[in-house]
Amino acid sequence: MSDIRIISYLPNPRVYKATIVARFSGAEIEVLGSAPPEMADWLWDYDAVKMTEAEKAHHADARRIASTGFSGELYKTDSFLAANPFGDIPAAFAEDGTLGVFESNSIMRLAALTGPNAPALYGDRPAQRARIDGFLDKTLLFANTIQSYILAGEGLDAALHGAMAKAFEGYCKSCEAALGNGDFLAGDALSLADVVLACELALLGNEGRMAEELAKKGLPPILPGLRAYPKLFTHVQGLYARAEFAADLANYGRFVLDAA
Ligand SMILES: N[C@@H](CCC(=O)N[C@@H](CS)C(=O)NCC(=O)O)C(=O)O
Repeated sequence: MSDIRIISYLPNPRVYKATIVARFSGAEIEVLGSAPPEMADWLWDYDAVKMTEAEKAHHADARRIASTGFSGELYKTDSFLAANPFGDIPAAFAEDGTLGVFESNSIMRLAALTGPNAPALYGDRPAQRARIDGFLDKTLLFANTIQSYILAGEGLDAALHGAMAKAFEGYCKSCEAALGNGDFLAGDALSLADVVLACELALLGNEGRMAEELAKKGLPPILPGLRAYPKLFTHVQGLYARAEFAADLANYGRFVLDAA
């Protein structure tokens, strides 16, 4: 049995936070899921499985209205919602499936704290760990804006684009400043802070698919702005080039760097 089981749509850079970190910690992770539209056919559960129409009818009591990023109905079991009361994915199960862990940053923390080389990429002093957590919290706020932006579809407007541009500028400026103090975001060593940076920028790499909508609304793409932060740009290039990152993010890395 693996240490951690993750349920998610795939591909999903947020899942890759944990799988990248597991290459350092040695945590064993299994990931269940498939393409986003297919997740409407999956039973969201520790024993997640893609269902036939007959199985969907059998699990009618698990039907819930989707809330974010999905539309229509999803099949979330009561035990899935007990494990993750927020009902979203990625969702993870630990301790032989008895404990739910949600939010991709926290699933990643679990990967960092599990396995023969743990703790990995998570500092070795309380203050260092708290500093890394600060970067994770700030990145989650940034990521929230990215999510609204890339899921906007035809609803994309100047206000949403403006909010994304502002969040991007604030985040990149701060990362550029942080990189003035060392080779990595949270100090002298690679840490979870660098992993979330690479993965959330990968999510923003989906902006490439918004080219038509952006052009229609007369709005410029935001990712090319990454070049204005030379230390950050070089750092991100270095992260995507690392084997542990490239194993999951090679294509996303290309989207981000080619766009910039
Ligand atoms: N901040 C969360 C984001 C998770 C999230 O919002 N997941 C959405 C899909 S993008 C979801 O599972 N929605 C379930 C629903 O629509 O009911 C993380 O990083 O894990």
